[in-house]
Amino acid sequence: MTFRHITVTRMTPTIGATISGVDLNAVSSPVVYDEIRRALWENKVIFFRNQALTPQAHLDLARTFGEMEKHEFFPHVEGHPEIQVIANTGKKSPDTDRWHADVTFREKPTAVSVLRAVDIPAEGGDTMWACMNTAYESLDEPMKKMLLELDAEHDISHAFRRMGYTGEARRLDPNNPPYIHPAVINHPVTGKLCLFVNSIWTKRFTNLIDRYGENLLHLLTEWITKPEFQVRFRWEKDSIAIWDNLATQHYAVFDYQGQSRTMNRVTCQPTKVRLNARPQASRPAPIESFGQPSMMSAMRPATGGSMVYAGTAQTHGPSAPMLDAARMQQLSEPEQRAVKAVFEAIQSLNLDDIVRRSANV
Ligand SMILES: O=C(O)CCC(=O)C(=O)O
Ligand SMILES: [Fe+2]
Repeated sequence: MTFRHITVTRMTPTIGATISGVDLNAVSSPVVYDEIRRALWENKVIFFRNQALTPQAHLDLARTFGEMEKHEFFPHVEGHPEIQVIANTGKKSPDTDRWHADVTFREKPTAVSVLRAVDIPAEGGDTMWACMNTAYESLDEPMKKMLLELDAEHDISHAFRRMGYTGEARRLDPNNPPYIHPAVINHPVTGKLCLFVNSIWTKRFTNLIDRYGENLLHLLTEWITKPEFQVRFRWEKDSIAIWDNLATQHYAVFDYQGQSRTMNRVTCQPTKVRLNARPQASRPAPIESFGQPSMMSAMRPATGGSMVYAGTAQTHGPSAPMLDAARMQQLSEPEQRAVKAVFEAIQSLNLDDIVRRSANV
């Protein structure tokens, strides 16, 4: 489909396009935003040059992608809590110089980010993006099939501890439980399958033995760095990048030691990610197999943590921490019903009565 209000020039066959022919401070009609949105879904990251956006225009542009968010740790522009300031003095790595998608540790990760260059180094400080749809589709069929069955835990505290920010991790712990997302998701707009594990926030696969899981995670975080999946953007002051955070990962190149770099960012549309095409994880078990270890393993030991499964309804009430939601998810529906029934039955047992009866036997 063609564009009537903007000019879209693709940068690679896979990802990235520059948009020209529009002044983002003076958008005359919602149709312009419609076309910008379409250009984003088609190209996964889009770039504009020479757009000295007012805070209002930055917010208007972001709002076209949905509800705006606030962030756990970035400061914001005075008077505009949604405009985050991402600044680096060039003394140490910004920690975004590794491949990642943003805030996948949340139950509902950001769908779209709008980033503006405020102050950039004379040289360096580029940002790279990689297409997670192409990264997934370029894998071998058996690998693609296996990944459709996997879930992964994403955890901000774990990531912060790994980066050496132990105090910060402790502060974040109480309000930031790990979340589990499918390892491959359907993009909420295009439906395309996108790889959804990254090297900052993804901690482990919940349904693989850790030893294999670690290796697989390493393999995938390595795989997505293939140049064929990427585009690299050279910033100028007032360049804008809009990226689809569910279909891409990005890497902020830190090669500007000793120079400062400041960006303004608005992130939008918290989205529960899903995989619709998931093959049935396990077939309905024959009735005799009820009570086998696979089913019982969905019950946590009483000391179990408070894992939350982002993709399904939660089990509420006092029994919730006792059921391992991730393992429950691997069971067929009849198995899940049976586990819940057994669990409720156990809870209603009168232990005193059992002790009395057994004493009389
Ligand atoms: O500074 C950049 O270019 C991108 C930093 C980043 O990772 C982000 O804004 O999410
Ligand atoms: Fe990021």
